[in-house]
Amino acid sequence: RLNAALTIDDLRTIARRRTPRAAFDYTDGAADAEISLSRARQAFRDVEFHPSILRDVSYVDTSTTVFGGPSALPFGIAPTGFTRLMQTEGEYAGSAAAGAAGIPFCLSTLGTTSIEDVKATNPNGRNWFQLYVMRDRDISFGLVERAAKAGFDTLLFTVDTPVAGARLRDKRNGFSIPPQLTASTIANAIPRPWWWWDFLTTDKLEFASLSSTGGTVGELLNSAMDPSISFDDLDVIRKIWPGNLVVKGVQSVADSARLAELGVDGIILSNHGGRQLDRAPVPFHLLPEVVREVGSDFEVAVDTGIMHGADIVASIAMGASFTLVGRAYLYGLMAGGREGVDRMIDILREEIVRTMQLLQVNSLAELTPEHVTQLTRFAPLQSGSRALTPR
Ligand code: HOC
Repeated sequence: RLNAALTIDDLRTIARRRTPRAAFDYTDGAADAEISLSRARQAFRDVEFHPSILRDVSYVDTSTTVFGGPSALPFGIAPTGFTRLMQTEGEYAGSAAAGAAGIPFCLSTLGTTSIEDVKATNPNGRNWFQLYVMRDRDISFGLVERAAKAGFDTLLFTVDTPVAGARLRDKRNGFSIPPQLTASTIANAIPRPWWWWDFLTTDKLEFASLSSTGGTVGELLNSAMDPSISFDDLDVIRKIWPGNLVVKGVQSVADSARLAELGVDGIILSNHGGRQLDRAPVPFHLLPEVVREVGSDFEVAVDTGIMHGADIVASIAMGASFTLVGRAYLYGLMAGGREGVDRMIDILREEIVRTMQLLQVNSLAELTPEHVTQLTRFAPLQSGSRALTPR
């Protein structure tokens, strides 16, 4: 059925038809006027590729190494919150599909499946855990210890969420957890009976991290998150986490350099899919200067706005070691559960392979900045984007 979906955008269209508006908009939307998200997508559309000619590309190798382990493709599944509210298979589908494809799966602190259940679903694959340091440090650091015990190999510590971004779609839709039946949700539910059937008959969603649920998503997040988190928390995490430690949500050259000096295992340039600070820098634009500053031995991954395999190829060419896809995964999930996530991976894989063949490279290592120009900019960043955290 889903083979008719040829692009991630096609999966999005199916997802929108099948999912209640509040849940779809939570995924599809971003903060405030959604400028960060639209700029990130525009930056990828503005890529101009420069292919070589007459090279034998009958075989291309899409595999890579990321944070000390293998990945069959240069992307992994990003951490996403409240996933089984989008589609009840949630992290079970995501982690099983990632394992089958040989790519990493990252479970969110705000995920809806336990650490142990993800491990049981994807026992031989690479499982990563994403950490929000919340007001209740016992809950946050307890999750870190459980992830270590379950054999998760990489921790992504998210640093762009001292408070929730202004998710205006959620406010307008009255998106709450658990979902409330109101006149408008009932009207919206009538054409989507299967979603509601699944939701009402599924096992209870597991919110490992939240001591209470109830209220709008914004209220819930703001009551759980701690705006006072600081570099001191990074020190604590380093002591209790034995695996790779990666900082996610880095948005400046100076902070990238500081983290490289502190000896973390890598960073993810990300503005949280445009869901936090609107008008934040486009992560893809930060790549050249960050990579120049930190050197090629330090791993710099990127996310935000990836909707096509060519976006991934362009990111690798500009020096990213890896990429993460969040919305693309959720569009697949909402379109068709496990089958939809498999289809999302297939679409991106085919696009990556074809783009590499048409660029006439045989491996990811052959991709260089010379393969890419950007029609709008890759000019040196202005002083603002070197903004500092140091304190
Ligand atoms: C204040 C915390 O990743 C999302 C999730 C959760 C964000 C937490 C914000 O919706 O982007």
